[in-house]
This record gives sequence, structure tokens and C-alpha cells, in this order.
Amino acid sequence: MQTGIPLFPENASTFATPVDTLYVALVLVSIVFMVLIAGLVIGFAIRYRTRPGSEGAKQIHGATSLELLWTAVPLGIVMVIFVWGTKVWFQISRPPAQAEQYYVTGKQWMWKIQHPTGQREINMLHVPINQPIQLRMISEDVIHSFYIPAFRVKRDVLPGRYSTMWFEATKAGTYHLFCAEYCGTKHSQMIGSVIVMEPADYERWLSGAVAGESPRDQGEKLFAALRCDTCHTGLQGARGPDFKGLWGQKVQLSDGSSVTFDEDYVRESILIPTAKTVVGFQQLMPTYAGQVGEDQILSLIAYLKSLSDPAQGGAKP
Ligand SMILES: [Cu+2]
Repeated sequence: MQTGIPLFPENASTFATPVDTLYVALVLVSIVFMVLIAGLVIGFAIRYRTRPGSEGAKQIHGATSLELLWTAVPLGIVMVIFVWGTKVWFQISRPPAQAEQYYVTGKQWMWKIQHPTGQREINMLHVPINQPIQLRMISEDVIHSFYIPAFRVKRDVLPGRYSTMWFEATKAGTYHLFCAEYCGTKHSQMIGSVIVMEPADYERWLSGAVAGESPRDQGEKLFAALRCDTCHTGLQGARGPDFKGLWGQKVQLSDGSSVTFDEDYVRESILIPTAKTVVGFQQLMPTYAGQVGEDQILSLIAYLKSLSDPAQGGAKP
């Protein structure tokens, strides 16, 4: 565990080096120009100060080559920063396909986390080293922000909308987890630890943790318990759409528009079923707002997603 406030956080993910290199480059460019400009201001003030017998300044109007120079050079510098920054940004924003999906629910004032295999923890996140991890995050109340300085990742966690973030830890150890968005009285206590472990240690930890059902299996049970399956039977003539093979597909709506069948659409349809009705179906579904929490919605999503994953017994999209 780190103590005190280090000048730089530890370098513990694949993002740390690219982010730090860009940051240091920006600081160096700023220092070079600060020294250059301040030096010239002070130097010229001394060199060209008014002295007895001096004639005063001679004004010059227009100097095309000089103007071209001081336009082109800064333009070149900011374009390099732009392209460089964009490359790093893309790297941080695009999770690899093999990333493992973890779920994070933020609430005043704690982080609730669920592993792909079902284990849950609060204010702690155990992850294996050298494995891309994707977090799907939502808040139960106000805006929070999931921040792991040692990994150089930070992302807002919003009520009513999923946000995602990914990282790959490169160094075993325990790192700070902060909420980086002021979220009320005990915001400063909304802290925790990310524990990066060797794969074998992680497996041992998983088997020692209170094993729960996987989000998918919980979702399947919930799907039956909430009686979703009475309308979404998957049979011809059912009152609700069949979900098999639907994940990630475009769905035609009754108003003529279409929507992608994804996390946000499923969540909205559970809470506000009348918002976007699939073409050919009547608006019969009641709202489940107040009956299901964000954790349960995430489980339902994991289940519906599995219906389009042949590896989990689902149909091919
Ligand atoms: Cu918070």
C-alpha cells in the first residue's frame, strides 16, 4: 500500500507509460516556450531600454515571412500533440475483444463490484495481471467517477446510463481506487483498493471468496422470477420479442426508427417499456422501475447477452 502523496502514481498498467510520456512531453514543450518568451521579454527590456541620447523605437508594419513562421511552427507543434493525444485516447477507449467483463455499481458512498464468475465485493477489486479487464459501470444515485491513478484511468459513473472503461494491469500489488467526482458528504470516504494478482493467486482468491452465481445465471433466474418468460417465450406468436440471437442487432421500432439491441436499450426497456416498442408488438409490458435494482438489471443484461452467444448455449446473431 502506498503511503504519503507520491509525485507520480505507480506505473501499473499498459496505459501508464504512453500517458506519462505524453504528459511529460506537454510539460517540456510548455517549459521551453515559457523560458523562451519570458527570456526574450526580460532580455529585450534590458537591451532596448531607454538610455540618454536614444532615438526611440522604429515601428515596422508587416513581415510576411515572420508571420508565416510564427503561424506554421505552433501549428506544427499542436498538430503533433493532437495526433499523439488521439492515438493514446483511442488506445484507452477501445477495449480488446478478449477483455473480461466486470460490473461496477456506484452509490453514495461505495463501489459494488461483481466478477464475471459471480463473486461480489465492495470497495475492493481483485484482478489478474496481464489480462484486459473491462468494467461496465452505472450509478444508483448521483454522478461518481471511477479512478485508479496507478493505471491512469478515470471515467464518470452516471445514473441512468452505462459507461465502460478498460485496463490491463502489468504489476502485482495494491493500488488506490478513488471516487473522483464530488458526490456528497462522504465523498472522501468513497475509496478502495485494486489488488492485482498473479493468475494462480487470483484463481485461489476466487475460490476462497463467497462464490455466487455468475451474473448470467442470476439473470436467468430473475428472468423467470419476474415472469419475463410469460411474454418473451421465444415462440411464434409470443407477446414479446424473442431475444435469441438479437444481441447487437438493429431492431425496427413501431415509430419507423431503429435501435441497437444493447445494454442501454435493454435497461431503458425494463424501466420504461413504452419508450421504444419493437414493431409488430403491442405496448403490454409493465414497468419494472422500483422492482429491480441496477445490479439486477446488469444480471438480466448478462443473461440476454448470453442468448446470442453460441459459447454460452445461445443462438448465432
Ligand atoms: Cu462518489
